[in-house]
Amino acid sequence: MISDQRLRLGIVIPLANEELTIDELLRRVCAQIGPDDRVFCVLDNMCKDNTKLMIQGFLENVDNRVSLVWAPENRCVVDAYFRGYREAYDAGCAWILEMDGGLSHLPEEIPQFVMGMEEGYDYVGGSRYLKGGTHDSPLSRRIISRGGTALTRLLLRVRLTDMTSGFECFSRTAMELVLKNGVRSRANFFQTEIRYMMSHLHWKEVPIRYTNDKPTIGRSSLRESFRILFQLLKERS
Ligand SMILES: Nc1nc2c(ncn2[C@@H]2O[C@H](COP(=O)(O)OP(=O)(O)O)[C@@H](O)[C@H]2O)c(=O)[nH]1
Ligand SMILES: [Mg+2]
Repeated sequence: MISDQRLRLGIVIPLANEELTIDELLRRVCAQIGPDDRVFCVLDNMCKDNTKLMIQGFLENVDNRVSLVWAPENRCVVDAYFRGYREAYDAGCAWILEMDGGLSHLPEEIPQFVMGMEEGYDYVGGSRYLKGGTHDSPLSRRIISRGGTALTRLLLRVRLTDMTSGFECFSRTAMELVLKNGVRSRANFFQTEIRYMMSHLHWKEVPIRYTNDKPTIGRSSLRESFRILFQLLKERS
């Protein structure tokens, strides 16, 4: 149901099996946000540990700006992100920010996205490749991210410096476009599809410091990325 509440920032965090860091994440996120801001934690059957219980405890005992969105119908992580976007949009949030739930993104960097929104941008994207940004992850991931960005910049003629990051903030107008168009990818490449969409709006990037020690992206996900990239290229010309 659409709310008439005047909310400012809605933070969307998909979560699966993050019990080791969820408490720290929520504390650090809550320290960065205001009274009219909300945090939407989206969980589904991928979560096998105590993350859900811990979020429940946090929102009941520590901070009620956090909410738990239980979405067992999700088929993949992309569904979880879109469910979060929809929740934040329908709750009436003026700005919608998405971030990783495993501390790959630093909650302390949230204010620079808010500043970008206050400056009137439709979209503020975190970039690991701007001056001040860093990317600390296994070599294969860095190659895929750099290579994916270089290829999409070349083929789709976009100017964003990071086409694969998931730390980003949308105005309602930008989010309406994302929700209306949707994405084709069921895996990592959906971030690139979204950034390509956003490259047609009034956008800016801000430097982020990213860490991830998870292994590389799967082959089927890479194949899907190439397939969709070439579809987008065909549609463009
Ligand atoms: N709800 C939900 N969250 C997920 C799922 N898969 C991953 N996540 C969460 O989505 C975020 C990004 O996933 P992650 O595995 O870190 O992806 P990576 O950034 O590609 O390494 C993290 O907060 C995960 O806990 C899923 O199937 N459902
Ligand atoms: Mg992660």
